Amino acid sequence: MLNEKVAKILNSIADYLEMEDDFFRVKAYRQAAHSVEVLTTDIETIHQEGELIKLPGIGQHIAGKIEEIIEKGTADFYEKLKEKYPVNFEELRGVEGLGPKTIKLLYQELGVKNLDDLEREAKRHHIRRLKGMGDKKEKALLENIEFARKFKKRSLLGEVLPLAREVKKKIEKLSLADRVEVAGSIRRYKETVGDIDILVITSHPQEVMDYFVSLDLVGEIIVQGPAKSTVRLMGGVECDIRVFDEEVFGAALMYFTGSQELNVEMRKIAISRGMKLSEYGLFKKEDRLAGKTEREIFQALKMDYIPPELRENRGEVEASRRGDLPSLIELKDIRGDVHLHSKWSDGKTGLEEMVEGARKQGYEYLAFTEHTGSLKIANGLDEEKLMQQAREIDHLNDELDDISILKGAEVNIDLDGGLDIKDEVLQEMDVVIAAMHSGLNQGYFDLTRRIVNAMENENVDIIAHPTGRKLQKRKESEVNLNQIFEVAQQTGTLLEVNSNPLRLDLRDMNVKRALEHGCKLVINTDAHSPDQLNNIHLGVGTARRGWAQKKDVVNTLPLKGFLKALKN
Ligand code: DGT
Ligand code: CA
Ligand code: CA
Repeated sequence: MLNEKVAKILNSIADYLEMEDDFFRVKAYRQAAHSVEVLTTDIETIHQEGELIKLPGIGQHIAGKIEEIIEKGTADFYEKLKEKYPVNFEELRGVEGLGPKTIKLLYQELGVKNLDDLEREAKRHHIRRLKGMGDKKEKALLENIEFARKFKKRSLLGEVLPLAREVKKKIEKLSLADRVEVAGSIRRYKETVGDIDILVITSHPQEVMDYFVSLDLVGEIIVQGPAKSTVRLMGGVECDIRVFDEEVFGAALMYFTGSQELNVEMRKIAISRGMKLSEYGLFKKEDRLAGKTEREIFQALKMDYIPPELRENRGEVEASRRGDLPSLIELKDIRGDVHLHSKWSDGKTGLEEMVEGARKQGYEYLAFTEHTGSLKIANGLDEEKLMQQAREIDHLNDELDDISILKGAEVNIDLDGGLDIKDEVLQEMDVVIAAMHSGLNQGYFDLTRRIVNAMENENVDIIAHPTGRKLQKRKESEVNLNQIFEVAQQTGTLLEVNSNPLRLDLRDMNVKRALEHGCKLVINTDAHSPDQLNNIHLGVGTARRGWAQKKDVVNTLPLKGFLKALKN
């Protein structure tokens, strides 16, 4: 957890330095933050062994800052920067289109420190007058503020899940609890999370609670009691912990996993059978019929077990009663990740490191799909560079016998639906992904036509992050999804479930709709560094929430079958 805190502060320092135009140091701090982020050991241990400066990108200077953070919880340099720019960075960065430079401009020219200030100045039309802004940008900012505000109170699953698992692990390590489970929206893999819910079986509730509230990652205690405590964790998210007896744990787990909508339905079903369901069990009169496990409760209600990801009262209750629930795809079914970036475009490492990362996941194959030509900010490759990379991949493949590297590209769909790489070159690739990265504010018909055009190109295998949304930042592009799903099905174009914590696109309900149209899916991470390959569970969770089965997802196939499932 300390690792995360250190990385966060280093990244914040980089943000401030970006405001100062000190790009040399920005780069140094970003690199250092990344080195810490990807560590698999505790940074405190590395520090104690005097090995901080051996980490890539960490010299004497930054090592000194890390030391300060480990010892004092912060660094003077960081505190001074915060004083110089007393803006709520986190809040403002949550608004799409606001980077450090614009935040600085807004602060210095208009005194904007937070969302409220920003909104006020935009409404007074003060922002359009600033250098490089204009009325279009001002209008877009206003829309984005509204969006950022609406979602401010919820956190991304991808950020909160590791925290929840950390708390669980710590309590398990204490060895006073017989069982610890994360329940609530996290267990359902909902894309954003209001708070963390943890359930514990223990015969030492007092000690467990004392320990819980004293954890390093706890920022503030809100309530502490022997049956329930609530704290605010360091990052700001709240965490509830509740203690139950073994005899009722299944009932409690079911109740606190929710969703509330499902709970209501379940209770009705119990009542219709002359029973009563609560977090303490399933009762007939005073007798507890079931409660120890979720399974025995479902069974007693003549229902099939409903996996947590489906518990949203979206048809799963009926399906469960009919014995008609899908057998959902599982993490272990994934055999390859075919949307990856390396240093060739805007990734963080070379090819080998990514291959090693894929090997650690136990994959049979992976594909490099770098950004192409027109995406200058992402260091897009042209035809020549792509072919050069393809040759390097050939060399690497010659050396490997346990995993196969596929050649690919993530080409841009231009404003008319054309691609920015010639067909002759695309034909040489194993996996061609097409995606929209610009012109996302075009209208409904134009956006739809662009995607349809791309799918009609016989070289395009996959549409990446089809709706272009970024959670809490940019809403889904308004496109005709029914038409897109139809054309995807007809042309055999795969639709991606992108596992990036900010995207999860297609989202759950759109996965379900796509499957109803007979589309096939591919679940990728879009990783820009080896550690991001770990995000795959977020994509799988999203696909499960969309009722996806193994047969719906082509990268569950062995390499040969996977290649056959592509267009050419
Ligand atoms: P969140 O935290 O907003 O992301 O969503 P949840 O689902 O984790 O909701 P939370 O933390 O308020 O409560 C956890 C579960 O407890 C919820 O999924 C269902 C159950 N629950 C909480 N309050 C109620 C209630 O008033 N009625 C019913 N039926 N269930 C409730
Ligand atoms: Ca919750
Ligand atoms: Ca809660």
